[in-house]
Amino acid sequence: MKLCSTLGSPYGRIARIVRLEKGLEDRVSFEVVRTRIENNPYYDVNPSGRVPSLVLEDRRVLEESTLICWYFDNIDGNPTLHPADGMLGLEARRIEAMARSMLDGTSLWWREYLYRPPEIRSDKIIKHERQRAMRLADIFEKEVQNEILSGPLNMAQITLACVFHGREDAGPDDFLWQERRTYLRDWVERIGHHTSIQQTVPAHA
Ligand SMILES: N[C@@H](CCC(=O)N[C@@H](CS)C(=O)NCC(=O)O)C(=O)O
Repeated sequence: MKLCSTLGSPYGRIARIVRLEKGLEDRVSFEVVRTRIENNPYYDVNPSGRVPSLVLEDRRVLEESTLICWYFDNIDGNPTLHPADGMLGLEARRIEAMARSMLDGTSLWWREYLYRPPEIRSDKIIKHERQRAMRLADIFEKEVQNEILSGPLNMAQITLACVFHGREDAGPDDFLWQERRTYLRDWVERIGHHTSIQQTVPAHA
């Protein structure tokens, strides 16, 4: 099997972390691909052009980091990173959904900087996403003290790590989430001790 991603995508990073956590390096190779270019050979692999994608042995292609992570975690019949089925898993799913919501917002905000020259950036989008991110950072300042985010590694933690960890110098310089959020700052530092988090620090564009 082959996992495809850029080295900068936070969604690709989530899948890369799970690949490492599940010890799948021998079974799943990793290929760095490019996105957002004309005549991209990657479009023959995944017509949506998005990363991450996973090419299965039977040549089917999975996209969406959530699906790929679910597959990686279940491949050995012993899922350790995903919550239990049914209502028992609600809390973990709630936190993961909120982390993903923040990631979707910061990704949109980042793209204004990465792909648009200053004269055509949307102040409206930037302001909206900055405010959303700061509201959610306030929530995570509290949530990191709770069980789901302080217990054994899980999908909620991996997703949240990809929002904050290793992106300090990569994004807009007004993403000042560290200020006055000491629990969150410590949590991000702690999650950074995992080898899988260290080995997947995003390459800056
Ligand atoms: N919901 C998707 C999001 C994937 C996504 O937006 N990936 C971006 C990189 S961060 C991408 O591939 N962009 C290239 C493009 O839109 O053509 C997931 O979780 O996998």
